[in-house]
Amino acid sequence: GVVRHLRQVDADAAGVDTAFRADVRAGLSQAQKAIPARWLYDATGSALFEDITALPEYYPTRSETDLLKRHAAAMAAAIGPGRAVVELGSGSATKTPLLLDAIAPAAYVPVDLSGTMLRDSAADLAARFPGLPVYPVEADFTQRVLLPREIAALPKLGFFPGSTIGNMVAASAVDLLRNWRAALGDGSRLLIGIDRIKDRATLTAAYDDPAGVTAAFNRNLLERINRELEGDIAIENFLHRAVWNDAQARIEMHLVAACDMAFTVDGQRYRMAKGETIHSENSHKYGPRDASLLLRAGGWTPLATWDDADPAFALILAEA
Ligand code: AVJ
Repeated sequence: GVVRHLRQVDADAAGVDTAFRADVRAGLSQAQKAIPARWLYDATGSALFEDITALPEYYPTRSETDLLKRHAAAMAAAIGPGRAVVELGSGSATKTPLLLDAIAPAAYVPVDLSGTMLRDSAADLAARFPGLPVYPVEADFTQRVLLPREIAALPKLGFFPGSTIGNMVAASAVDLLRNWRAALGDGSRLLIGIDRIKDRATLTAAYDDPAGVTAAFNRNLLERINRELEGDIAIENFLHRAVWNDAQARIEMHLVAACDMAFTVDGQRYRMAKGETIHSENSHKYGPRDASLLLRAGGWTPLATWDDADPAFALILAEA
């Protein structure tokens, strides 16, 4: 059952995350406007992301689910039973049962910034795995997270699916891996989803679907800014753009100003010229050696890779 919901976010009197307010103010004040991707996931954004995972063009969720289904037994053999599973950015946690079914875990600790998603998915998981203690932690997993004291003595498995590590630039990704290496401790394991570099057409289609779901997901960031930070952004004047940046091996999502404009957010006035963008997400892709280097730089030694899916996607098991 759900033992205890730990909340480690800082909200102001209006219920607005103080880090969101600070990130938007700083991000809109830069020459190249940019807002960290984690703020895409309010209730509407989380629901739109779930819709994205069902799109024919968005292969990562299907590929990863497929790998978990096909190789669960091998993964379980390499991970071993009795671990506390700590999932970073658990979201709706739809893939988690495939892992938990296979490995006989001692506890489950989903970590997510979205409190409502976390509450719902933790309740679902607890109902599905009677006897498994569940400790939801509402927190930003890129910051220092306090784990429940009850799992302190248990061996840990970090579970970081979805290729969410791709949202971070290399320096931040390495910091995150090192911090979680320290938090999970000696003898821990990490099962991480990595999206591979592949042809440009497959990549751009996955992030710019013809049904416009990804466009709605991107533009919802502006809705959230208007609602939570008293913004007056004319959202209809922004276009969704997804581009493959080959030099940096990443898909970038931008919100493109379709005309010259000005708007106010959180009492601050901003101007944008036609064609200027707000950079709203990076999704880095990694070749096999890139992923291995990233993990090693973060203090993790790769043990096994399951990556026989097409379009290419990998689940990598590493040890602390
Ligand atoms: C949830 C971060 C893995 O980068 O592929 C999907 C988010 N953005 N479509 C990704 C996303 C646009 C997704 N992650």
